[in-house]
Amino acid sequence: MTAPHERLRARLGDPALYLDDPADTAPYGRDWIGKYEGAVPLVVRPRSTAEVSAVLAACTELDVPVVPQAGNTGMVGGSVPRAGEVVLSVERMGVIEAFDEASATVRVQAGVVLEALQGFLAERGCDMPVDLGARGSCRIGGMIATNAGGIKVLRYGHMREQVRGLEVVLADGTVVEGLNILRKNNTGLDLKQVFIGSEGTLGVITRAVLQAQPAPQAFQTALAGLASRALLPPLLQAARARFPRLSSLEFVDGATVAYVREADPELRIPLAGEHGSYVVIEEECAAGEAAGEAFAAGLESLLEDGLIEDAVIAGSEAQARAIWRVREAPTETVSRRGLTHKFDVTVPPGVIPAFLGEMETLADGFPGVRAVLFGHLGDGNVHVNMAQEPGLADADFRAMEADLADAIYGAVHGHQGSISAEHGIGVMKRAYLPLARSPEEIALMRTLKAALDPKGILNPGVILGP
Ligand code: FAD
Ligand code: 2HG
Ligand code: ZN
Repeated sequence: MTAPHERLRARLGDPALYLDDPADTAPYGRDWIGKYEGAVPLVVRPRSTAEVSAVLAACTELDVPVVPQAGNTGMVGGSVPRAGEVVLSVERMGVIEAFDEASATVRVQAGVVLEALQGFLAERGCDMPVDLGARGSCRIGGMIATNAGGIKVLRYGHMREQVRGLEVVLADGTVVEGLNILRKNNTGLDLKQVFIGSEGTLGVITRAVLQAQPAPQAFQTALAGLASRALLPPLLQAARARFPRLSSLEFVDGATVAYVREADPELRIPLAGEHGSYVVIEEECAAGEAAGEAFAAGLESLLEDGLIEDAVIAGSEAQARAIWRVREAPTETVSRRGLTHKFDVTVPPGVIPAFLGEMETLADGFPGVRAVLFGHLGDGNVHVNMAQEPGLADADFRAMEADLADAIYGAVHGHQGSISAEHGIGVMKRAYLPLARSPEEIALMRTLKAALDPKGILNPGVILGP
């Protein structure tokens, strides 16, 4: 611990506010993928906005850089220290404070875990329209700070679309309370937008008002097999037309399903045979048989048109979960088997088949690397995991990252895509920001950063680089 850290600890006073034993602080320094890791001198765990404010005011005064952290499931290295920064964790700010029935808005602290919020809303006949595989760990503050996407973006949008109001603490400790619940509030700059997706670089999100949606009466969930990935774009087009309340359309490449099966023989694929590509189709619908029949008829028409070669419809919640396992398993499999370089990109949906082929060819040029390909078809969002195979040394695998990134982002750029679909920039993609943003946009981001955090204590190096 350096002298400024010791001064900060002394200023905090109350030992209940921080952790300083390396055995306790170490887990906060390692990200979910196990790719980013840094020393953690101190973890500060405030319980209220006032405590966040006091901590940040002290950090600014003492020149102590801070990494805000929520659930630590981020995938671009922005949630863990890189150069001995203090971690400010909002994990103890887990209160769901209020639910306003008339507007169906919910006010939460930043440390609320997504799954807890989903459960709270379900008891009130509502639903949180952003959902993702990390639901049991990710927290609202982190989801807003990364503008998280997930499996329902095609129907409800990203996190940004759900946020009605925000409370943020600036680097100097100023509390900016904007806990608006109104849908219409056209009164000058919409300041919350500056902080949504700012990845902890402009302020610490402490509370938010989120728009809930009425819970669907029922869901129809299917797993379908396609003969070839070339059919993904026409399938997307047809699914939009045939399932009017389509809420998820996700894909897993056939070779990726085979890879996951090989790594995890326990995984049950609820569809016979092998297919070139797999899609999960989910539609929100009314309760009752008619909705089920309409969904089945939609799938039948996809079969007749040769877009899919087989499909299974979940007949129970357990079966729906088994279908979703097929889509969510690759993330866990690559992490269990070794390291992975994750490239979360968007390309226009029409070029997805060509892009997937390019990724396979690219991986072939890197011995010991496997292309694991899946994503959110409905959004053109491909998760390219370049995964380490057994036998390739960690150092050699890590050394490949820049070459892989140059090739992948080059291909994405060539297809007029985006280098980050939903995970953000973090430290992983900061060198590539100029591929996505103009010099004037980046300059404006720097101006905002300098205005809101003049000493640069908040998540230094994230998004904009040093
Ligand atoms: P953290 O990882 O703790 O932090 C993420 C970033 O936000 C960091 O830069 C951090 O400094 C900043 N931050 C955290 N809290 C605050 C705060 N209170 N104020 C200001 N800044 C803050 N992401 C998707 O978009 N879609 C997916 O489908 C998806 N699926 C996933 C599945 C799995 C299994 C896993 C492990 C991750 C997945 N993710 C997905 C990535 C990740 O879960 C999301 O980015 C999530 O929003 C991060 O939330 P978190 O609470 O874990 O944030
Ligand atoms: C998903 O959609 C997540 O499953 C994780 O965004 C993506 O593991 C990944 O690369
Ligand atoms: Zn995703």
